[in-house]
Order: sequence, then structure tokens, then C-alpha cells
Amino acid sequence: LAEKKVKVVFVLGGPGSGKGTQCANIVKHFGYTHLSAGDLLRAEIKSGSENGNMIQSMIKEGKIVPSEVTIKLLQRAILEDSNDKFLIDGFPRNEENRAAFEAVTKIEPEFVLFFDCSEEEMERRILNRNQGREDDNVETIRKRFKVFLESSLPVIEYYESKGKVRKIDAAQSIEEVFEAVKAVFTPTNE
Ligand code: UP5
Ligand code: MG
Repeated sequence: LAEKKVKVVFVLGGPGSGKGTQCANIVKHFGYTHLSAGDLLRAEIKSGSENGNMIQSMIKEGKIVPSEVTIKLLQRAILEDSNDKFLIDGFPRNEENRAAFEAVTKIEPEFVLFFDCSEEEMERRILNRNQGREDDNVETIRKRFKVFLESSLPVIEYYESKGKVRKIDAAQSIEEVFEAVKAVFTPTNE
């Protein structure tokens, strides 16, 4: 992967904050490839891989799957795609994810998009989604929120300290959020 020069943007935010929805918009307007770490892990479960059962039970508990598993899937997806611009959605989720990805791939994100939203609104969105995700029940949602606060927010704080976070108010309509996202991706001549 070190030979392939790629541009990466991390897309972070709590469960149900709208990462996947906005990534679809960014793909259409700005030509990135969207890689959702959660989607890659769910595909791995479906493929019947040897890690499938482990991944499934971790997702059901809202826990973070071991870095090496997720990083392998991300690396493969980046190498398989001819694009050189990637949105990595929902990863890194803890400090260990972040440090391992950096060490293995030598990739530093251009910036980090952070979707800021209240738990109340995120829970409402997840419970309305109805896509049959095994982690979309009240009990698992609570666990996902707890892991987000304890493990994922520190990653955002780390990038904040490096001046890399572009924080978006995600509690608005999908269209309004995308207006704010567009501003981040549109180059200015300053
Ligand atoms: N919606 C979206 N935007 C809206 C808006 N502005 N107004 C009103 N409604 C809006 O959106 C959620 C729902 O809200 C949708 O119905 C949408 O239409 C609506 P979505 O865009 O799907 O939000 P997203 O942030 O993508 O929510 P998601 O549930 O996917 O976030 P999670 O971070 O919880 O899920 P993810 O798939 O990333 O991870 C799932 C699990 O996988 C984790 O809990 C973990 O166990 C595991 N995982 C790892 O272990 N490691 C990883 O690196 C990644 C995942
Ligand atoms: Mg998602």
C-alpha cells in the first residue's frame, strides 16, 4: 500500500449521526470512493469467513473489532480500487485503531469530518432505519453510545489537537448537513 499514493478522509461521528448518508452525497459530488468499515465487516460476516462469528458477536455487543481484521479489509478495498481518493467511514474508532492504521499503511488523513449530533436524535434515527441491522436495538444502541464516548471521541480529540477536524452540525436536515459538508470539500483560493 505504501506504493499507492492515496488521499484519505476519515468520516467520524456517533452511531446514526449520518456518516453513510453524507458519504453517498460526497461520492456523487466529489468523486471519492466510500469505504464504510462497518459495511466491510458486515460483508465479511456474510461471506462466511473464519472471522465471521467473532465479528458478528462483537457488533452485536457494540464492541470494536480487533484492528488487524478491520485494517486488512480496508487495505484490500483500497488496493482493489483504481481511485486514489477514499472516504473511510466509521474508522478509526479508538486510539489503537488509529495508531495501527498509521503504522501499517503510513497513511495520514487529509482531514477528519466529524458529524456532531445529540444522542437523542441519533437514537431516533437508528430506530427509524429498519434495515434489519442486528445492532439497531435499544440495548445495543446504548452500548454503541458508551463505546463512542469512551473510545472514539478521544480519536477525534487527537485529530482536533492536530488541527485536522472539520466539525459539522449533524442535527439538521440531510440537505442542510450536506451544504456544510460541501463547504469543507470545496477548495478556496485563500
Ligand atoms: N438520517 C441520516 N441523516 C439524517 C438527517 N440529517 N436527518 C434525519 N435523518 C437522517 O443514518 C442513520 C439513519 O438516519 C438513516 O436511516 C438515515 O436515513 C437517517 P446513517 O447515514 O446510516 O448514519 P451512520 O452514521 O452511518 O450510522 P451507523 O449506524 O452506520 O453508524 P455506526 O458508527 O454505529 O455503525 P458502523 O456501521 O460504522 O459500525 C457498526 C459496528 O461495527 C460498530 O458498533 C462496531 O461494533 C463495528 N465496527 C468495528 O468494530 N470497527 C470499525 O472500524 C467499524 C465498525
Ligand atoms: Mg453507517
